[in-house]
Order: sequence, then structure tokens, then C-alpha cells
Amino acid sequence: MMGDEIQDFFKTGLEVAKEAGERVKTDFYRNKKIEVKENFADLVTETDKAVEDLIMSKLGQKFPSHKFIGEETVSAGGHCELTDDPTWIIDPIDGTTNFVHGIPHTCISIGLAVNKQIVAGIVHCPILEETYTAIKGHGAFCNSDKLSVSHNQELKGGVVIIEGGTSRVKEILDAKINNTKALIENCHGIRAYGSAAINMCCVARGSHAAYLEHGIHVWDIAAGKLIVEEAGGVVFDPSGDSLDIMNRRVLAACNKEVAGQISKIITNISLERD
Ligand code: LIP
Repeated sequence: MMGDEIQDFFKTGLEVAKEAGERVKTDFYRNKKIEVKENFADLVTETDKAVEDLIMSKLGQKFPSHKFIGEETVSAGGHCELTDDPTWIIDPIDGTTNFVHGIPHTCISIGLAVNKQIVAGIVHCPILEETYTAIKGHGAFCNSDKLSVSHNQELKGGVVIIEGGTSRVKEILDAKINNTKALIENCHGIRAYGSAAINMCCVARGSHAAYLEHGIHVWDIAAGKLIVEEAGGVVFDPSGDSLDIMNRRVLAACNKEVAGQISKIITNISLERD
């Protein structure tokens, strides 16, 4: 696939993300219709569904041969298969719990995979008014500012993001609490912004040394993975192995030294694949 084609796909993806952002912004300040998915803490709103429909129909009209993986379509029993075909991987609202509670860290995350590699990524945060973008080989940006990860090589000198997630399974929570403790003991501080995509952009912009989460899905990290890598960072499986994007766990870091120091002190958790 030619670079010009990717640029064209990206341009359309960005236009659609911004249009979707207007809907998210309007609904953010209104009462929301909320439903639960896997458990009481796993939320979806009518806005999530409407925004996913909007993105898929606009991109589908423009690129009829492309495939789609969307959070709400998969949650409703749809297909979650990553093939070599151009595939748009969409989280219509990443940070749904934030959206529900009026916390501004919420975004639209759109990644485009070709031959199973992410070639374009868009994380549009309509309330924060930040749009993170990357095209493979062309760097990563926040609005028009070029992004660069931190050069710090010591975990002990950085801030790390670790999320609680939506699972309420005791064994998973126990492992996450142990990992949280191990991180607190070994870094300046921990944070959690409630959106995997925004967490990854925090690593890309250089303010955070790393982000660790078990339990995420491919739509949470597809765009962010490329944004971190194009800002000079690394994205691995938390074990230190290469990332399997469908394997529901992620470790993004400013460099492989910091990633390695985290892999050594945490316990990996196995989850059902996407
Ligand atoms: C969210 C992730 C976040 C995780 C939440 C949730 P959603 O995605 O981005 O990192 O901790 O549990 O999965 O559901 O808001 O798209």
C-alpha cells in the first residue's frame, strides 16, 4: 500500500473523528442513558453506540472494501478478527466511565491496521481539546506539536500509569494490587486517567515513564501504540515479549530500559484474547 493512500485514509479518519468529537462534546454536558455490559462497573452509553455507528458508516461509505473492529459492535456479539485487509479499529468513547461522571479525560480512538500493522492512529480528546495523531514513519503529534518520549532510563525517576480496569474478579484484582504496590515502591508516583488511549498519549508526550494495564482490548490501544512508537517509545507485552495486540495486556514505556525494569517487578496476568 502506498504512502499517499495511507495519508488519504488518515485524513478521512481525522475528519470523521472530529465530527464524532462534536457529538461527544454535546452529550458530555447532558444527562446520559447508561447501560452495563460485563458487570456493574463496565458501562456503555447511547453516545458510545451512536458515535460508533457514525464513524463506521462514514468510513464504510468512503472505503467500502475496508474492515472494521468496533468496541460496541463486538460487545453486541459482532466479529473481532484482525486480518491482513485494511481494518479500522475503533473505540468510540475510550474513557466511558469518565464520560459518564463528567471527567474530561475521554476520547475517540481510531487506529488503522494494514497487514496487521498499525499504520495510522488518531486519539481525539474533544473536552481536553487535544488531538494526538501518528502516521507510520512520520512522527507523532499533539495538535501541531511534535511529540517525544522522556529520555529518563530509570524507573525510579519516572511517573507510571496503572489502571484498575473494569474486572471485579478477586484473583485479577489481587494481582493488580500487588503490581501497583511494586510500582509505587519503585517510581516517583502512580497515576490513572481512565482511558488507555490517553494513558498512551501521556507516555508519548514525555510526561510519564510508562503505562501498564491488564484487561484492555485491541480498540483501547491500537491508535495509542503507533503514537507511542512514533514519539520514540516502545510498546511490549508486560512480560517483556513483543506485543500481541489481541492479547488484552500492554506495557508502553519511554524506552526498553524502563520497560525491562517494570517487567522484572510485576506479575503478568492471563486473560481471554480478543
Ligand atoms: C477503558 C480503558 C481503560 C480501562 C477501563 C476501560 P472504555 O475503556 O481505556 O484503560 O481501565 O476499564 O476498559 O471501556 O472506556 O472504552
